[in-house]
Amino acid sequence: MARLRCTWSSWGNAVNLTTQDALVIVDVQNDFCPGGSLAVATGAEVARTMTRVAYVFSEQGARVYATQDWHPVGHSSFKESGGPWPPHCVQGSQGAEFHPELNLPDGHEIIKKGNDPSVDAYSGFLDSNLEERLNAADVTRVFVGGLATDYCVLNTVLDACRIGFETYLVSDAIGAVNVRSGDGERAIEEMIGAGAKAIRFDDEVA
Ligand code: VGL
Ligand code: ZN
Repeated sequence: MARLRCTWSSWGNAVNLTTQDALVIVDVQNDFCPGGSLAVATGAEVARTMTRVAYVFSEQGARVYATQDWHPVGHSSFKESGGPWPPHCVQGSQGAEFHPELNLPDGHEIIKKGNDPSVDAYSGFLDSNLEERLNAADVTRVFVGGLATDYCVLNTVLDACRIGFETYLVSDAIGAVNVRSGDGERAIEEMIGAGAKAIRFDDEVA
């Protein structure tokens, strides 16, 4: 059992990763990064940090999943259809591709969501088979980071907690849209309130 050196927000400690652990990288896609239609300012940094985290997981035998927001043209969440968002992550478009600085280790699995035109699947567990895949792999602990803190990361973490996974937020590999200022901070509080544990990936010792 190898050690992932992390700094826990609540107490200094380290995580021992096992094959029952999974990293869920949420929506690190071009449209959520600078230059994209729904950009998070720190998106490229999140991509770089997540790449390092993903390789640590893979080297220790833990699993790596990456979700991809994957909307049909004219999706109900788009402004043109009465939704809140500019068109983003349209299936097959450049904006829907993973950010070029997100490099994923061999064996990673991709989870597409948001394909149903009428459902805004913020959670990686909605409109996908992520829960089945995690159960089939005997996963008990789920580590979540990516974009955006206040939407898809929030809802993925809340679902992971509700399903009963021991859930960790990789808090230095997330970024918020912040439609209202403070949304990201409030989302972090909500996740911790739901039972998620916030950790930081410490690149100086990892
Ligand atoms: C997201 C808004 C719309 C996200 C996805 O990935 O957080 N946000 N679709
Ligand atoms: Zn979306």
